Amino acid sequence: MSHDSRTALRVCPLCEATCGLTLTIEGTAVTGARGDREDVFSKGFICPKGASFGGLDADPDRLRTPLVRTDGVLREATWDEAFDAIAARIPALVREHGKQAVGVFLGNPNVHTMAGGLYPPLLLSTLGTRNVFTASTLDQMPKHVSSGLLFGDAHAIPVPDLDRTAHLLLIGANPLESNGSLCTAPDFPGKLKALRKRGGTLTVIDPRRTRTARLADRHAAIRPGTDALLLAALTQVLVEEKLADPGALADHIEGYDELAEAVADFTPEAVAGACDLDADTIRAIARELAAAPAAAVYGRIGSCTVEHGTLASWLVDVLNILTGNLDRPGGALFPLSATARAPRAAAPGKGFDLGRWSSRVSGHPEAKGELPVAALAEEIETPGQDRIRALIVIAGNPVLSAPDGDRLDRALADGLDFMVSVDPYLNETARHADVVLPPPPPSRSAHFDFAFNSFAVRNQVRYSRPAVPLEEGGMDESEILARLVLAVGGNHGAPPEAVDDLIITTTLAKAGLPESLAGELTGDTGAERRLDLMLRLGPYDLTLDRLLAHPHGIDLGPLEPRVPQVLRTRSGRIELFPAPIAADLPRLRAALGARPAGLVLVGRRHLRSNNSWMHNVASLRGGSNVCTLQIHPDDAARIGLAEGDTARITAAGGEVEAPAEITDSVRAGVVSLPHGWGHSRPGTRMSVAGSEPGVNVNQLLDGTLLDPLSGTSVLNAVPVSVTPSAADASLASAR
Ligand SMILES: Nc1nc2c(c(=O)[nH]1)N[C@H]1C(S)=C(S)[C@@H](COP(=O)(O)OP(=O)(O)OC[C@H]3O[C@@H](n4cnc5c(=O)[nH]c(N)nc54)[C@H](O)[C@@H]3O)O[C@H]1N2
Ligand SMILES: Nc1nc2c(c(=O)[nH]1)N[C@H]1C(S)=C(S)[C@@H](COP(=O)(O)OP(=O)(O)OC[C@H]3O[C@@H](n4cnc5c(=O)[nH]c(N)nc54)[C@H](O)[C@@H]3O)O[C@H]1N2
Ligand code: SF4
Ligand SMILES: [Mo]
Repeated sequence: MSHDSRTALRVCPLCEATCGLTLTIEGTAVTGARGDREDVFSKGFICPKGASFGGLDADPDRLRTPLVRTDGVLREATWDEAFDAIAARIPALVREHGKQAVGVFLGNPNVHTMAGGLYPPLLLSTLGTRNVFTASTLDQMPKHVSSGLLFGDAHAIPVPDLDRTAHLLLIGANPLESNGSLCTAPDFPGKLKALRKRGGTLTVIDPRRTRTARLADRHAAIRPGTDALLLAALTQVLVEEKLADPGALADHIEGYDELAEAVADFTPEAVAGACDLDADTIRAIARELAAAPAAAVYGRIGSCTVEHGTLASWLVDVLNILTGNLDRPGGALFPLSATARAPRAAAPGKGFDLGRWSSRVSGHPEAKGELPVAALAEEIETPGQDRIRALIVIAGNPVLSAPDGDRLDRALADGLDFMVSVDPYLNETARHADVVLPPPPPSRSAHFDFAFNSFAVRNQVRYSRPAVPLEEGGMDESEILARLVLAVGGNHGAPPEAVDDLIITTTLAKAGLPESLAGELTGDTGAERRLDLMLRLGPYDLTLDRLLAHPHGIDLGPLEPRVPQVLRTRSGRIELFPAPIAADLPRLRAALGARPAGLVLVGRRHLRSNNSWMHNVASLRGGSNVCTLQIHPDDAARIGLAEGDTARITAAGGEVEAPAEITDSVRAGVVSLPHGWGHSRPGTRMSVAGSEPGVNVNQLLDGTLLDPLSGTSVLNAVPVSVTPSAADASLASAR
């Protein structure tokens, strides 16, 4: 450390674990990052991505000024020119073609930025469009739907009490690579090891023997896509063997008898063939779950982005409920974040409705106000009233993250009159934009976890101010999004603080509080004043000033029971067997007999990756972080693939080629390709990523396969065929 270096604290925004980092800063450059040992939550944990904070922050390919397209070419421009262009086009398109003409795609990092937590709701209400798409329909929407139906609140998602549980049944998640999801837990790996050390047990259900599976007491290599069948059978065993005992929840549930009847035919014997697990194993898993003093069932990507994603997500919580583990310490509980509204008395709520409107072209029902991303391309391409003519993408890259990127790529190129991208990179999607608005790097942004505090395994709160001031000509993302709201809403040129003031005034009015309270709020920016207000209205005795006085965060204690206050169903109870679920069960029953031959594709994540946007950081590349097709030795031998041969993978949406990596860590009948690769399109500005681009796995999907209740794309358990590539095959015959 040189004499002019200093340190600054910053919560890491790079995954859901939200570790506290201590950054070393020389001048304005972040030259080091280590775990903050005094952080109340992460206690010094860090992973290779957090350690690469400096490299990511200083990536020379990051855009530093807005880009505006003139004469067909994206050129550097001033912020005024960029917002002038937006104000000149979007309101006019809305006047001419109506509100639906503007579509919005919100990508994953919106849940990792302060701006993404504060401004998109206002952007959507200002636009008034129903053409709203987010990464949720490539991810956790099934969980929102199941929570909406069970608890009446799509955001009431129980998280496993990792620190206190005695038994974890983990389904389709690999926290040793992902560091956890919908379960914010710095050092998830350490928590799993601690579970085993204190005598608890870990069961992992995954078609791959992942690093997480290798840590488990029991690993069941299920046939992909059949978890809902397995979970239904576990439920059946609990019912059949009279092991179901919801404990303290008994007075707060309804629909048990209907549920019991509905799962009666999903016996372990009936599902065993489809799941490729034996009935005894299934019974054993159910009995262990029921017998554990405290247990939690937790399902993630592999249980969500599949054909029966909502049913599987629902059954995860049904199991938590029937074993008495929902809402009890050591089980699965509802966190209470510092910016949640203070709990109200238990009472019936408005419930949760699905399909209040539908997509124009294919009639997909909305879920949580969103339409399936898989329908975005057709909504741009298909002529008619309410066609999407302008698109605003914030922190997203659907050309790589969603099915059939080639089709979406063409739609963006040919079908739009105007496109805006808010992104630090000129990525595969942003290259089509007419205006690109780049936010500053994380060191120059404030950070607060609006989203992840409500999925955290311990209640706590932390806030970091920017570690480094904005660069000359840079604009904070909160200001970018506030100005965007003004520009699309016909208020171009109004001061961006007006947006925050409006929200503060309306929030106070809704809470029945005097407007004068606005004058008491502290904070240097509109975003900080809004944070202060949310903390004051929240369930703890907090203000921004108090938070600033605790730079390592404030611990708010372990998770506590919250039923019935948390329930918002019309009955005021947990509705165990909601009608939309009942209506979807026959589809699951039909899968009982199905046992398609042929290979199926699943995804995977690597510790040094993050979706589509970290392949540009050299220190995070290489080693095992590569875009290979993992295939079991038996399958490889049958197909005639040797290690390193180029495999051709074909499916409904297209074909891609990738080097074969022969490994028995995938079960026979299953192949695995990671997502987020395929950086070979021209016109992007990601030079490192482009040097070894990999292929886009989502080109194999045509977008027609969805979990119908949530509109979530089927990204796992996709039927594929694999052959040696033509070039390699002719080589082999010549040998
Ligand atoms: N086959 C397959 N496909 C998948 C998945 C899978 O498992 N398998 N996973 C899915 C999942 S879970 C998700 S969440 C999606 C993600 O899909 P997307 O959200 O579409 O994609 P990301 O790759 O996360 O890209 C995010 C973009 O945000 C930008 N960004 C980074 N930081 C900031 C910031 O501070 N501000 C702004 N404005 N932008 C920023 C990045 O540069 C990048 O361009 O992918 C999905 N796609
Ligand atoms: N390093 C890294 N960390 C990340 C990300 C990243 O890209 N890289 N992305 C972040 C995001 S956006 C998210 S949403 C989270 C996701 O976090 P996780 O859900 O933990 O993500 P994955 O590592 O994809 O784990 C999914 C597992 O499901 C398995 N699987 C596939 N199909 C099936 C199936 O049908 N049944 C079962 N039982 N298992 C199946 C896969 O083999 C895989 O091991 O990770 C976040 N963290
Ligand atoms: S685990 Fe996630 S939050 Fe923690 S340092 Fe790594 S990327 Fe950052
Ligand atoms: Mo995700």
